[in-house]
Amino acid sequence: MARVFVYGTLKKGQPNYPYMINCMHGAVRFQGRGLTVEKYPLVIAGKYNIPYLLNIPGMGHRVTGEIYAVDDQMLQFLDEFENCPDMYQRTPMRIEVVQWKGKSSPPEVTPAVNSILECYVYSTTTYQPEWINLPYYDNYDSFGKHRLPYVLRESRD
Ligand code: PCA
Repeated sequence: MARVFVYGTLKKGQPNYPYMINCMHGAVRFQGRGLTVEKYPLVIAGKYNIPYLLNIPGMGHRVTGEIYAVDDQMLQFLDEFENCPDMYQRTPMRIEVVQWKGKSSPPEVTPAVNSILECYVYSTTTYQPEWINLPYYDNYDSFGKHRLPYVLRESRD
């Protein structure tokens, strides 16, 4: 199993969450909530209002998200879904545990709150330079007051 940290449309309550919990794509287990150890610019860009974590450590904010354990099949699905490596690259990053669920795991393998885990994150180095000038967020919400709701794939022209 691999660990993935999602910060965008794949989080609970966000537009692509149904893809995350569709068991056709492989095995997924929610493990907890986390926060990037480093700061990164999280922007909403392009005409479809897509969230991107720009891979520029030290700029922007520490970003919140959710930690999932996924099997190889799900990891492959997510790579295709996120157009990796063209649009995003799946990059290992240090994530601080904010809250842990993992009820099924014994206490000795349960990471303590504030401990640091390495997780894959769909971040990008292949962004357009002007995106650096967009507002930076610390907690993505498609339905937030920025009024830049994510445009679902099936609604794009
Ligand atoms: N999906 C991935 C990357 C950005 C997005 O919308 C995620 O939620 O982490």
